Amino acid sequence: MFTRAIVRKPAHTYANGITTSNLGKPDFELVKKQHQAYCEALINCGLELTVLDPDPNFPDSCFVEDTAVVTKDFGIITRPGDPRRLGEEIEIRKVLEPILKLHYIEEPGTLDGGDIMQADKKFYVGLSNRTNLSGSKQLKEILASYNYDVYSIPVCNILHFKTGVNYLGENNLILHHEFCSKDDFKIYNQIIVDTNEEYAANSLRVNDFVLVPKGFPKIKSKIQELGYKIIELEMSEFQKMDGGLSCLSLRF
Ligand code: CIR
Repeated sequence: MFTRAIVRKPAHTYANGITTSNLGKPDFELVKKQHQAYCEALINCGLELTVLDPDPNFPDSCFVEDTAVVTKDFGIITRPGDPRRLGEEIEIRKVLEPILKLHYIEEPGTLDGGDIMQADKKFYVGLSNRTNLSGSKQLKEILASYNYDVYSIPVCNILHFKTGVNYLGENNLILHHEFCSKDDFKIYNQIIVDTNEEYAANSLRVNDFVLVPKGFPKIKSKIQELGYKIIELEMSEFQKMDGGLSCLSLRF
């Protein structure tokens, strides 16, 4: 069970962030509304939220997931892999320092939290354009010291590992239909996301609910059939900046 989450409000510079989506410019009023609805959903899942003020110097800083890897017992402050986002982690470090035992990814390592997925006592580390070998090796050493099994997986054709794969719990794994290394996930009950619904591969289990982006009916009913309660959230303005449901919070 998660009890807490950290989120950061989007800054007015949000539209200047990094994107490959070609979905157009985000509407800032809608961004704020969608972010507010996301925060309310987390509260409805039983979480106590720490809401950080916007930081206009970092247009992507509402995507807090990339700045840390957190569990109930410890946190790892990352070194974001795109130089335009390097520095976002400083504020998150200040917030987490009084709460958790912290470790740090150090140069030349780079690592984005979006590349790290926990599945019970296992962690998967995506090697992507953002997370390099040194970052992954450092993370593995830290996690191994807490007795987690850690697996590295190459990430192809998508931004982050969790853009394409997410663990729901109960051995259920949502998987992008083109994910290049399906064999690595043989032990799981694989819920394959269909063509045209790829964005919903980033659905997010939070306690008794699964948060699913609005507009993806096939994956929604597959998740419902497994017995999960669903909260659907409008995510259009985050999708425009390559962000998904998991990216908007750090949960622990
Ligand atoms: C970026 O490219 O870094 C942001 N525009 C989106 C980050 C999304 N984060 C995530 O998937 N964990």
